[in-house]
Formats: sequence, structure tokens, C-alpha cells
Amino acid sequence: TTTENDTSTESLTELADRVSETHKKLYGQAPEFLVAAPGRVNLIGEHIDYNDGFVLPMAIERYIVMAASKPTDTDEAQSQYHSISMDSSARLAATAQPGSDPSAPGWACYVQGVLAGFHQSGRPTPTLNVSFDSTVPLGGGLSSSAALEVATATLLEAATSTTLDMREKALICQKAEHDYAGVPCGIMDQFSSVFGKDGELMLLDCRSQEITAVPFRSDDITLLITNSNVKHELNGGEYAERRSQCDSALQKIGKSTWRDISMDDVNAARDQLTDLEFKRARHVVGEIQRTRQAAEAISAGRWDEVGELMYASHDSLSDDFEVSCEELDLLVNLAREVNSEGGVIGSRMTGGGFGGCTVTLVKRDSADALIEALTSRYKAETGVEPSCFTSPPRPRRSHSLNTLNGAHHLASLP
Ligand code: GAF
Repeated sequence: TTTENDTSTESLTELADRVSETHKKLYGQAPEFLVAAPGRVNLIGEHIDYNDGFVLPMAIERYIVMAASKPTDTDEAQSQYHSISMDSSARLAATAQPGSDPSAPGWACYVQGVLAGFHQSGRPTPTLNVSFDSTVPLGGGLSSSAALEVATATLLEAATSTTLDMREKALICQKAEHDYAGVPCGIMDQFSSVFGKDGELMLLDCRSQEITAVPFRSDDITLLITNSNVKHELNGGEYAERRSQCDSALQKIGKSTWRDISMDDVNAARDQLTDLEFKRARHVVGEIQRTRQAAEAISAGRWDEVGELMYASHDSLSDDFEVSCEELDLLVNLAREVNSEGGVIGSRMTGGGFGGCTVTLVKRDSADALIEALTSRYKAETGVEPSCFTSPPRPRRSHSLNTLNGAHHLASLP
């Protein structure tokens, strides 16, 4: 069980100021570079990014900010990274192999993987003193690891005055997660952090990597993110296990991509599949359909339909894909009970699962009452305090750091 720290309501500007100040104290140097990368919430399309499916995430106003300066000792070959909230540091070299320093803090593998990716692609990786902190809750299913990877990549771009192709950048970050964190993730989180704009859902075709913006057309609806503040990572292998179950189901169904498979094909292959593979296949095919349909329904303002699709997605993730948990089911059921008369449109778990967050579409003027109901009832049943925040889709503002969307190089200071 984890709880969010109280820095979670900080704006990007406040976070950037605080990280800069801490950096000065820590290294005795003003930062030369300041970068940010956002977390994300996924409205629908879960566990199908690695199955050639569609996902519909949105960047949220929660960021990882990194400040960096060049060390005065020019012979120093290793960069030093310091996590402010975790008060831990790591010395990292771009040539290190995965797992070569077992004493390094848990977060270091994500940074290390990106350094290695830059190095392997023939790009320079200058030695830096770095401090970072986050308003993305860590390990809460809002993509804090991708934000850390993308912030690192953005810092390296800034420090070497280069701009990577955005897709290549996201793919370097995904590879970092595969090779250095051992998680065979899809492309959703890194694409979201690189390309995401808050207030705008992006329909990502994970096969072609094409992105279509899906703006919210409703001023009176908001997204409520509720952190269950529990994590049930059994052995860390559940994600890879789901991936290989999907791969073996695909092979047995006899097609080269899930995009060519209908529910009839899944049913027709029932006898060739194990029970688990059948359930996984039913989720994948159903979720691909639901996500396409949801994108259309949002564009047309058919919110009730979007809500039904979200509940169906949750049920499928819980029953067929088995990545939910009691606490997430409880939060979704509580939202369902408050129902449409209470302004709730739809609700589901978001992200990898086994704890973390739910996402709920709710009428803006009902959000406070819903937060109150969820908080008191969830706490009464689990003994855990959830954290709630809305990520209001709204027009972009134009005069502060908050206007920045996606990964950003905030400043290069002389
Ligand atoms: C995690 C992964 F990193 C994503 O690629 C995605 O598969 C998600 O779980 C589930 O939709 O966030």
C-alpha cells in the first residue's frame, strides 16, 4: 500500500522551480537544462497496444521534471542522477549492461536504458549532474516510468542540441523498458508522453503508429482519476505472461495479426485454445472493437455509449484478461452505483492493472459529490484512502509552462 506524497497538486511551474532550487543546493550549480515529460491516463484500449490494437490515452498535467548541469570536474565520465522524492542517487554510464549494478535504486534502470539507447544509436551522452522529481504518482498506472524515460531522452536532446524524430525517441524509450527494466511493454506509454497533449485524447493505431487527435467536444464532462493506492505485483511477471498467452492464442488462431481476427474467428478456434487463451483472445478482439467504437462515439458526442464501452472494457479486463483486483473492481462498482443520475458516465481501470488507478467520465458539476462518495466508501471497505484528481480537458492556456504538452525542453539557461 502506498500513498501519494503531498506534492501531487503542484503545477508544472511550481515543480520546475522546486527541482531547480533543490538542484542548486545539491550540486552547488544552477541548472543549465530543464525538461519535463507528462504521465498519461488511458480512457480505453487496455493491454492491446502489444496486440496491434488501438489505444486512447491522454497526457495529464502530471510531470517528471529534470534539471541538469555539467559537472565542474571535466574528467568525470559518469552522470549522477538524483531522485528528490526518493532521496536516492545513481552514477550512470551509457555503456553499462542491464543489471550491472544491483545496488542501484529501482528507478535507475529506466534512465540507464535511455542512456544506453542513445549510446547504441551512435549519439553522444554528455556527463551531467541531474536532479528530478515527479507529480506523476510513482507506480500508480499513470505511466511514471515512461515519463522518466522520456524526460531522460528529452534531457539528452537538450544537452546535445539535437532533436530526435519523435517516433524514434518513443521507441528508444520503449526499448529501454524492455532491455533494462525487463518489461516487454507496448508503445502506448512512451508515445503518449512524447506526443500527448492534455485535453486531447489521442487514438493511436499501434500497428501503423499513426495518431489521430480526438478532442473532447463537451465542456461539462471531466475525467476523474482515482488512485486505489494499492499495488499487487505478484512476481512482476504477470505482464510478460499475458503477452505470451496472447501470442500463443494468435498463433493457434492462425492469423498474423489480431486486426484480422473477428469474434467469430475466436469462437471458431475455441477447441484449439486453452481456456486461458480463449479468454485472453476474447478480451483482445473485443477491446480493439470497443476502442474504435469509443473514438467514434466521443467525436459524435455519444457519451452514454462511451460509458457503456468503458464498463464493458473493465469487465473484460477483470473477467477475461484477469489484470484487475478487488480494489479496482470496488472503485468501478462504486462509480456504477452512483450511476448516470449522479452524473457518472462510465468507469474502468486504467493502465497495466493489479492496482493503480481507475478513470471515470463524470459530469463536471457532479465530480465533487462523486469524489466524496468514492473516498468515504472505498476507505470504509478497504481501510485505504484513495487519491482523486480530475484532469479537466480544457482549452490550452498560453502564457505559462502549463501550456506545454508532451515532452518538453523547458529552458536552456546560459
Ligand atoms: C503498461 C504498458 F507499459 C503499456 O504498454 C500497456 O500495455 C498497458 O500497461 C496496458 O494497456 O502501462
